[in-house]
Amino acid sequence: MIRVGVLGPVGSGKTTLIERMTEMLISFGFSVGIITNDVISQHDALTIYRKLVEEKKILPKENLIGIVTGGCPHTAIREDPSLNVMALNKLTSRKNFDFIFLESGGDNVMSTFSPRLADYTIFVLDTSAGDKYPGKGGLGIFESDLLIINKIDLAEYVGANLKKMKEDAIKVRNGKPFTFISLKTGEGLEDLIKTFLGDVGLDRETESEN
Ligand SMILES: Nc1nc2c(ncn2[C@@H]2O[C@H](COP(=O)(O)OP(=O)(O)OP(=O)(O)O)[C@@H](O)[C@H]2O)c(=O)[nH]1
Ligand SMILES: [Mg+2]
Repeated sequence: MIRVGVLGPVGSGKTTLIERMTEMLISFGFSVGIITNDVISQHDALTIYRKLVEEKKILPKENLIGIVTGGCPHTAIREDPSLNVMALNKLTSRKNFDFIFLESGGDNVMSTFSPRLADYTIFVLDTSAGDKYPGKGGLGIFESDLLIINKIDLAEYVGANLKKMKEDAIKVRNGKPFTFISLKTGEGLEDLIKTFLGDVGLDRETESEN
């Protein structure tokens, strides 16, 4: 089982990414669980429930847990991960999973996951705040296993220069992977899933499926 921590600023596309990746992984035959963190609601768990459990009927409802952290999202995934540890234990006591996604509440560029929660981390930035990130840096941007720069479809509307973002990403990532995508149009999604499965050592299994 691989626990995948997804983090990044508010609204950058974490929940949408988990939905898309879950759909693809399930279509390859993997079993997927999801834990969401929200500060004062179960909004993201409900969004995923409506989309993947009710509408698409691909995710069993017992594969999904929504945590209400009640406080700083950063604390709940690093300093005191107990709520998430309990949720992980609850999911894994129900069945075996190939992947469990944990979505952090939207936070800042310094957040990272406790190694007790995640084996692999994805940091999601987006272009809608302009092109100053990833160049400004931050622990999550440096240390995540995969950096995703989402919403490339919006770049032209906010004057975000993708070439600059790419050059900055090369500099700050120090050889670690990053990828540009639009979860709205689907651009870059196949490359993303290939990079991800390659990184976690499961690329061959999907090749044999195709
Ligand atoms: N135009 C555009 N919109 C996107 C894209 N990806 C996500 N969105 C939209 O951006 C909004 C926020 O997406 P979410 O997936 O909820 O973002 P999030 O990071 O989970 O947000 P929080 O959990 O609240 O921090 C939603 O309205 C999505 O439909 C994209 O690539 N392009
Ligand atoms: Mg979300």
